[in-house]
Amino acid sequence: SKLIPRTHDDYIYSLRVSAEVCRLDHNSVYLAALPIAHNYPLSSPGVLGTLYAGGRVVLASGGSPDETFPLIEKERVTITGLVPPLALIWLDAAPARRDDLSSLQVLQVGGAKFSAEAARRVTSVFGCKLQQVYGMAEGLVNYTRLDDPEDTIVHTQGRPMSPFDEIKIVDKEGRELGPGQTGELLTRGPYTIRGYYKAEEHNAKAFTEDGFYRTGDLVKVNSSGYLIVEGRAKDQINRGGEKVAAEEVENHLLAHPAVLDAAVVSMPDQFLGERTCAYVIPRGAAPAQAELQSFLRERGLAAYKIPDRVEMVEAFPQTGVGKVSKKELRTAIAEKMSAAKNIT
Ligand code: DBH
Repeated sequence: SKLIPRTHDDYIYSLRVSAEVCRLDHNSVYLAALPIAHNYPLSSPGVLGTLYAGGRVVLASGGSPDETFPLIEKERVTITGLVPPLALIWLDAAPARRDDLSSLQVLQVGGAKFSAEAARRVTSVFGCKLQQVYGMAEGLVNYTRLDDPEDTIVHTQGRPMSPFDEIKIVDKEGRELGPGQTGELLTRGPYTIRGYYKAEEHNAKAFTEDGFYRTGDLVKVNSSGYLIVEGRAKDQINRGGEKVAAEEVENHLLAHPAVLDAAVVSMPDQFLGERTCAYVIPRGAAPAQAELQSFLRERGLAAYKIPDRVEMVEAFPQTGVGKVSKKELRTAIAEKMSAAKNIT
């Protein structure tokens, strides 16, 4: 593991600018639905940004609608931040409940890519603005702005919060790419680290010579300077040489009415090296694997991108802050397949 040496100064700067971008003031009430030791609910603008702006913070003991919806009503919460899996649960729960969520002005979603399919539903379900947040504990935080056009809010992960943030998109050889071209995001700026703590060897790879941090995220920039995250450099299935971007398949799966959430991972395969496994949380009755596969075909997804296997589950394993743990999903499917092989 690597330590991220942030300073009080860079946090204060990040809080101040985040609170400005989110228009927080003494009337703001932030609900901490995520664990507050994580950079996002802590500082984007999160608990600290809200207190900095003179607002009030409400701590929930968990993120579920049972826990949080009554708190939003009782405390007149104005802003909260969720990760995509939790946002999907909220979107699903809200229409069937009677809590008064009318105080909510801004629902932030960040931490992993939020599908446009789901993003589009936020305003109609909650009657508030959606704000996409794309940040990292190493520093850089991007926000969609509250007055951005709906198309920008739904389809992008925002732009850097500070005019002093520098970003570059580069190809594998480090050549800078232009708008619309996908490559790795590099960044340098007033609250982004210049190196991990006492990790010289790692830093030589993780930073460029002129101090840009290599995020490992695959991103493109649109003509207005907004970022569109295409995935992690590693969030790909290599199916016999054909690269399948997990994100793309997940987006198509999410468009199916019986799919509440989807996470696509690789599973080992003796012929292709890897094949594609889609973990799906069904909404109501589980759709058949064949039904999902033909749905994806009808949407025009190339044959090699159609998941080879679909696993229905009630929930995904999570990382500490509640992102989907793809690492655990990959381990689970690999173990399941090797157990099956030992039986036959
Ligand atoms: O994913 C993250 O690490 C993250 C997301 C949104 C983050 O650190 C942040 C905002 O500050």
